[in-house]
Amino acid sequence: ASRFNALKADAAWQKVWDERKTFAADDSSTKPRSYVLEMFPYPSGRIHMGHVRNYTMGDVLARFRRMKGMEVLHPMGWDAFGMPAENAAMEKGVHPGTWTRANIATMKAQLKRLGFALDWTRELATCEPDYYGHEQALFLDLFAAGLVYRKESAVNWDPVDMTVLANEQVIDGRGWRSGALVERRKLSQWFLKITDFADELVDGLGALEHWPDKVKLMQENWIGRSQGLQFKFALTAPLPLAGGVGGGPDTTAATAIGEASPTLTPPAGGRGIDSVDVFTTRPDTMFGSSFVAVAADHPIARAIAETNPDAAAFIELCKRGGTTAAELDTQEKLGFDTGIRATHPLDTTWQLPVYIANFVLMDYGTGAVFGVPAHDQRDLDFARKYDLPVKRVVSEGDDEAPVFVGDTAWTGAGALVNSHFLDGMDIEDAKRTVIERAEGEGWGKGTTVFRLRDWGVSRQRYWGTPIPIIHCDACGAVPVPKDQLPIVLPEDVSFDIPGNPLDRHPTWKNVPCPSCGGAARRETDTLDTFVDSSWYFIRFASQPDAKPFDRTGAEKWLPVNQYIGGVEHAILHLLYARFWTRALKHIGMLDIAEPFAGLFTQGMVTHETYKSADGRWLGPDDVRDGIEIATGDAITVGRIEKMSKSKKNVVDPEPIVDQYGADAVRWFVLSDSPPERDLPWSESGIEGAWRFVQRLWRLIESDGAAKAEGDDIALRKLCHRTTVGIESDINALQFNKAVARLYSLCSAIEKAAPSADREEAVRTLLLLVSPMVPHVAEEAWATAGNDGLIADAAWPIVDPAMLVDDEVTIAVQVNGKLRDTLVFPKGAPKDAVEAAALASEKIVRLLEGKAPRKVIVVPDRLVNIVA
Ligand code: ANZ
Ligand code: ZN
Repeated sequence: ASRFNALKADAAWQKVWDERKTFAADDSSTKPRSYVLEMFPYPSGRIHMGHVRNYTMGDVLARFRRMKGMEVLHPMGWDAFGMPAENAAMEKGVHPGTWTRANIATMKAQLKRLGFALDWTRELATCEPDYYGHEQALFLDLFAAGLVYRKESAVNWDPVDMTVLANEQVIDGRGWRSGALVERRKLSQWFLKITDFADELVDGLGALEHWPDKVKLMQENWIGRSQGLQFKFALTAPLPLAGGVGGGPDTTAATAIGEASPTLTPPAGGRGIDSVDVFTTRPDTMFGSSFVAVAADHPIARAIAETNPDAAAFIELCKRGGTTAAELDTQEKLGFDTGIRATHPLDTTWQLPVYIANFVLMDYGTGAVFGVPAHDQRDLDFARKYDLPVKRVVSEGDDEAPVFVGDTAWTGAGALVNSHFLDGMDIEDAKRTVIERAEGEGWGKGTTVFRLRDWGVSRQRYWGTPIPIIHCDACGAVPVPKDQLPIVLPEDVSFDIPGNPLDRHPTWKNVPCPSCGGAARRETDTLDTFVDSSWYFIRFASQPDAKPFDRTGAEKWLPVNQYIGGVEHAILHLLYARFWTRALKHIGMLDIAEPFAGLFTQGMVTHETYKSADGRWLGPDDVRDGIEIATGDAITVGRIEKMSKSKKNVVDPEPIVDQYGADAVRWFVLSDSPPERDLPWSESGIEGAWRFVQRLWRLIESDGAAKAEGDDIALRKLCHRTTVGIESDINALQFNKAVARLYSLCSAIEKAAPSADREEAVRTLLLLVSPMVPHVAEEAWATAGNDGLIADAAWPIVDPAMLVDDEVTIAVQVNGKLRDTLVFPKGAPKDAVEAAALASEKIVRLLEGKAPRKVIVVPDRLVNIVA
């Protein structure tokens, strides 16, 4: 038998698919549609194994659905703006555009070598004006609709990338790309009003049945909707206003990232601050409060600091600590007693001390809280430290409310105690009662607050979409008229000094004001690249020249039926895209509620790690049989970890494709692990996959030589069962299960004697395996004399009758011992079964001619012969 020459076949079939545009989606098709999409890659230079795994999964689904008679949209493009291109420009002196486009060319060729069924006619790169120009138009539409605004705010500043980052891009206090500790700065920034959709974005999660629960939970927590009560504590003596320009507390400046806290009490005109607003999710615990605490940048704290140097010093101390909620939770709780007293709204004889505290965030709720030590751990830690009263107001189960509370706050359910008119109620009743009373008496209001902040999209970088705004001293921020779009990035920029090259470009930013014609300046900030990826899936579905997309055209394809990508985008990209889709719906451009009906997050590709005798990381190619090749020294094998450059445990797909062919690589990444789990790359695994491809090829070749006579009902049934199983496996993206079924079918065919059914089984196997290993399948299909491509062939049709298991295996026992088995149609008559049992060769031999004493037949199960 000949060998399957993968390299030759791969190239030949890829050329055919390309030339015939086999996988171009037909917008005007009347077939049922399916939109299959994998997260588009950043063109970093080369395709990595994670891409291979991700795109192979989507590819199998896309090919399968085409064979099932659907019109499939399976496009590919490039998330092509971003920092690495500028870093390359700084390091290598190559223009970001040149670097990016060269990477795209390399990676496109690599993707093609894997034989992905992609519609390349719709390819797009976000760094080209024919994409980002439309994005500028969309930005202006959102601007016109009031969903874009500019505000001076404290921002996360990445000192290495020299840019602002969104909250979502700061992970454990560090920039998500640079890893540098983020600083706080004040800058004028553009924001998108994602908070307008906060409720919808939480509620919409409920309808996403085909999303992983963990992703939905992450989004829900990120948006962080809390229902509660906002109310006022009167201060026993008004506090003079903080000084400075304007004389009053500047609520904007006091606000961190995001919108100015809308709930801050405006200072009472001229009289100073006479109350403090707090937000609580536990109004039921009102009678357990023992202090009020405000954030370090709260107007009250700043007013105190004006005259009190100790307070000022304490505020400075707080600012030095971390700012994220997680850090605030773990830090030691510190406070400063302002000496001010606040009156409890439900008992005006009761006064509480007002502290400045490091665990209160300015940009959440009202930036002030009341503390209930018995039922909140932070409050309890604080109270123990500053010796404040701890009063239990919710009983633990049947507990009769002991006076003593230890070091653990009770946050569970219980009945209200020590709480006057609330006593005996459960928590929910008590909350409702307090809110009603506050609203009735006018000192508070039921409110919902969100952790989510508006999306800051300004980046002080070159390689991004220019924000289409012109600043005029007379007219302010003026939108660029749409007929002047796209605002194209200037080519002649330098990267020899840090900072934004657009800002220091000699001419680009100087333009006349579109409104008054006077001298004005272009906005030099560019858009966060997550804006680019918030709508690319819409542009794939419809890409007219004159506008971002055509509504009816896009709606024909959307939502994406199956989206596949990494779980690292659970909050960032997936939340932004959901927002963007809703924003477009809001302005009447697209009537789709959710962009991605189905989401699958695949696991990572991992590999063993190796270290040399002197502790250097070594790559798989540097090591053989436990020895470092270069030095001959023994190495240590470390943990299996995600492939990463820093640990050198990366396997580059391209040489693997060269050596084994695309099908073996595809088969391997599908076969070994459940797709949501990590996939450990191994040499033996890829070799096994290569052997399977060869085995398939031999099977097909031998089939032609065999003589076809007679039936093989069992094999025929197996084909139908396998077909049904694979359909459900692929739809559920359980590729490893589909692979296991294909191995079984393959073995069954190899064992079967020649027959017409066997010939049919080989044909079925080919069709079933073709979405996974399309090159060997095409080659075999053509060799077997079929017309047309297997990619265009119809998926095998399942005959439901063939799925019914209408045969039974009957055990034949002699004196209770199993001696033989018989295969019979279900429900066969007793006497026929008995006769067949007694006629069986083995039984005849055992009975040695004697008549049995007794024969017992259990229908469909068993024949017991008593000798
Ligand atoms: C009184 C109380 C009693 C509270 C109790 C909790 C337990 P979530 O659920 O995360 O929304 N809080 C409010 N604003 C805050 C801020 N700016 N910085 C720090 N903490 C703040 O949390 C809401 C609770 O967190 C609020 O309810 C408030 O403390 C605190 F037994 O008020 B609670
Ligand atoms: Zn003007």
